[in-house]
Amino acid sequence: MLCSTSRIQHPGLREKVMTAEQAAALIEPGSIVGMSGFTGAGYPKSIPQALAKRIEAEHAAGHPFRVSIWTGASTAAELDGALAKVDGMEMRLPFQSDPICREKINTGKMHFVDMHLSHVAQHAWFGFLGHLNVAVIEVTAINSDGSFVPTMAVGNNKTWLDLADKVILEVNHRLPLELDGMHDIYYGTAIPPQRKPIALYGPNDRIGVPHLSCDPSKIIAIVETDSPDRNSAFAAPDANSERIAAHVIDFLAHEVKVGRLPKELLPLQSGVGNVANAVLAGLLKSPFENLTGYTEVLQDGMLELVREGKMKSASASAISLSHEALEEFVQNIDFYRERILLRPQEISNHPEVVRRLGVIGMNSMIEADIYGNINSTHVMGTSMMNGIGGSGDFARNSYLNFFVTPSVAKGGNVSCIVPMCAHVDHTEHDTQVVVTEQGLADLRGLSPRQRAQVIIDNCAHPDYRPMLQDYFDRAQKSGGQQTPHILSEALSWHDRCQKTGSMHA
Ligand code: 0RQ
Repeated sequence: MLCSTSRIQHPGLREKVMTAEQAAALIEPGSIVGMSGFTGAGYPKSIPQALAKRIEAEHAAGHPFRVSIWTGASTAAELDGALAKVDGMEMRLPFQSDPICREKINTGKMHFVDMHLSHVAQHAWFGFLGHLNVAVIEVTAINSDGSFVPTMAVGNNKTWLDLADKVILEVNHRLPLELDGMHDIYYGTAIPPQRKPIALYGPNDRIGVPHLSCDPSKIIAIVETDSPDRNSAFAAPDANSERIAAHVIDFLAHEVKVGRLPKELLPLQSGVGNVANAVLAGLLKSPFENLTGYTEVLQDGMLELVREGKMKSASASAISLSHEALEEFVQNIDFYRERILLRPQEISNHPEVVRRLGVIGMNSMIEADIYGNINSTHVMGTSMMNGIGGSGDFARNSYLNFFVTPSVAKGGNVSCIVPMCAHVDHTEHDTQVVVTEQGLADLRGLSPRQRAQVIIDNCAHPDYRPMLQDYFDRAQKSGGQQTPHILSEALSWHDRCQKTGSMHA
């Protein structure tokens, strides 16, 4: 039985408790709704589902009803899945990973604006995205002064609470109250020309306050829930992920040896997915000590580094764990609160801070081309996978960046090293190190033609290496020689794959 007095300490706000259906009824058709949620953590659990039911009923009665949804990053089936299933979303930004949502985007049934995660809050403040009507934010508790204890994810919550006309809160009784104190909410951002430097000089620095807040008169509803976050499982690292991890770690050790990195490295950022997790698992067995993390999402691998004392502190915008890792986290939350900080994503991903700290960025990709352009988002150049997320924030501004992928996908029918990327998220100007299980290509200081040879030699799968070499050799015989291409052939691998199911000639 949920007890509103225990988690809602503000007496005036306790009076606003209602059901999810009643709260969803307060959202108008056509609204822009800013919801909490970042990589499967901290998203509202009941209102999006109640809203989806209402939308379904309105559609059945012949009434059009769609909303636009902004979040921090990806959410889960209860939000993206539920609203996409009933064709309830007109537009979605900035990142998603839900299969139904992805299908609706890729069949043209909804719009998706794929944005750098650090840009979202500021673009909302600039007025570039439209007017935010409602914020629906999950919180852990409401304090007696009306401020809120944030959840496992901070994301864009501060900005949505500031900008929205109306606010609806979900108080989730499942969340440990001991999360209180783990957050650092920075209220010092402004828009140009009023901007000031962000005085964050170390990954663990506190520059804000522990709680979120908003004008209480904007709060129109509070719904109590008791539901877990998405908590997706991680596969144990496979042989390819382990090889990729070993290449990255050898390279980092080499950089320490030649004096380009300190022995405790620089703050680590790690992207989502199993390969990223394998790199962190590899670091656990590595000789590095006193590591730090400055990342957007903290997953099992980084939590383990903290637990084992390999990483002394970690800063993120969200904690997204498997079920087992979450249980351990909750049991030892006092230990983790000393070492882990959660921040708004405009700070976790801030170009100024990432560059100042000298972050080492490690992100997965869909494909790289021989010149080092990276596609992180579009399968065969046209279908959205998840979005660019924070990969661009880190790649462009990091001290050192790695893009990692197995050299082939789809049982070997797809080469992840191609003559030309069918979509580019990170350009050759940003990419520093490309890694597959075959090996590592250090592109720093190389010209495009030098890069191509290193990527073909070190990263391509042997099944595709001769084809890539042949393409590169012929490209060097005609046309401009800064970045040699045969334009009529550059995307022929993707074309062939779409027609035959394989990139093999
Ligand atoms: O498809 O699931 O149907 O089998 O892509 O690939 O190898 O399981 O890798 O889970 O690490 O995801 C880039 C998508 C990699 C992710 C991407 C298919 C492959 C499989 C997944 P199936 P893997 P991962 C921090 C940073 C962008 C955002 C980012 C991502 C599926 O890492 O979204 O970095 N990154 N954010 O079969 C066709 C290819 C393919 C391919 C892989 N070349 N062609 N399909 N696949 N390569 C987090 C945030 O920003 C919040």
